[in-house]
Amino acid sequence: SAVLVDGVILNGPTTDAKAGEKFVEEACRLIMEEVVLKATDVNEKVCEWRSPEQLKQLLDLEMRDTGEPHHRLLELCQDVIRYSVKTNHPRFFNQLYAGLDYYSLVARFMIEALNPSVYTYEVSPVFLLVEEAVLKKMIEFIGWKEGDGIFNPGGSVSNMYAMNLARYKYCPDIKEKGLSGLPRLILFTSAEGAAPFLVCATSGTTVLGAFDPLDEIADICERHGLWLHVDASWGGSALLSRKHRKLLHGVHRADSVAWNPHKMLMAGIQCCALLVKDKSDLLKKCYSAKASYLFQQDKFYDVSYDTGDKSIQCSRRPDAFKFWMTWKALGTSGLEERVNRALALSRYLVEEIKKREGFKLLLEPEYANICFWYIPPSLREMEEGPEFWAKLNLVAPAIKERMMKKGSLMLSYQPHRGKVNFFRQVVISPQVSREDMDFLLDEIDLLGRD
Ligand code: ABU
Repeated sequence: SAVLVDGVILNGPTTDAKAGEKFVEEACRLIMEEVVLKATDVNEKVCEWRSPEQLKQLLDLEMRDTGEPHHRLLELCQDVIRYSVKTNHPRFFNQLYAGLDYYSLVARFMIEALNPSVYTYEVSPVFLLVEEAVLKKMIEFIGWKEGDGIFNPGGSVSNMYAMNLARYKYCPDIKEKGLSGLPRLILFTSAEGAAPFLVCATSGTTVLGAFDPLDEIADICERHGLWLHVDASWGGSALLSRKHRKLLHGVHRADSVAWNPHKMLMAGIQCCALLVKDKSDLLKKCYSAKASYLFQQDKFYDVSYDTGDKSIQCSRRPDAFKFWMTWKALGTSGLEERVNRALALSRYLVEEIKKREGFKLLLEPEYANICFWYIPPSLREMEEGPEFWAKLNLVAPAIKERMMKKGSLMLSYQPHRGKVNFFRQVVISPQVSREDMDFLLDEIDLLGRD
């Protein structure tokens, strides 16, 4: 007989499982056709540009009192795909991530379907062990004998973790005393009377892809007892290449390293690790909040696997799983090949830029960031004075607008340290070939002619 509480029948589930399953099946088919196949096709557009106002007209964004039928939801999914940027497309060079890795994609689907949260072993037994295995392997590539680490939502968050850890190591009673109980701290060595505690070096800067001399910096840190953090969010993947790992020579001397496999190694946004040399539970000591509803110490299993208590987050996605899946599929040698190929293709592009009239390299790249200006015919005879640079500053934004409206490719531009707007081309994906590099230069030349 029906059980009624407050007029609500409580017998049996109320969702229509059959209809739900069919909806998932049809949506998966749509993703396969429109994203995995079509959006990676070089003959398709990278983006279907619309202004925010146009897009608001095109998309049905309103959330109503009554739900929409499945066929309508599928149409909405189609619109979302149509007007989203195809970051898997071989001519998407806009960010420090690109391309489609089939294995991490499957891992991403599985994560979304299983919906785990990696704070306790009781809800994420497999994913916590995967994270442990991946961290161990990454630590091995840094050159530490042992260490600790945590995956988190971004390189900036990794860097913040490292700063807090260094500060905690310097002042272990900060959690009790608060900031006002500390001397004035300073991040870099200084003669101001403040207390230096951390040096942050970079392996692979965002714009230029530049690498700091880690060995020399480590000497200074050792001499002054400073924590050395290396932001290798972008450049860390070079550690997998026997040819290119010298870019990070000395990284084993760091106390902490930020490394994002979602960039060069294509693990999918987001997949970022903060790796810590200290094995004395510093992460846990610094971040533990001892939430009694998650981290009960009297559980029936080994609670050292409840690693969520060393994270600043509570709910946390098993991002390590995506990288694990790719690593399993390609092996270390496949990942190494990916890095080597991306850097070889970058080299090809550099040599082509040098050969072509109207292209000017900003500097010899160390990594996969190729920074260059396109000089349109009208500026080619002009002396490189203030007027030339002021006019050149307008060129990259104008070309970017044209390429996005055409949808033929996407790469970024920026001014940087006194240099006027220039393009930054980033090479990552194995789906990209020499032909795409040639296309890139031809297309910029075509779009940039005045
Ligand atoms: N974490 C900075 C990435 C920005 C970029 O993709 O250019």
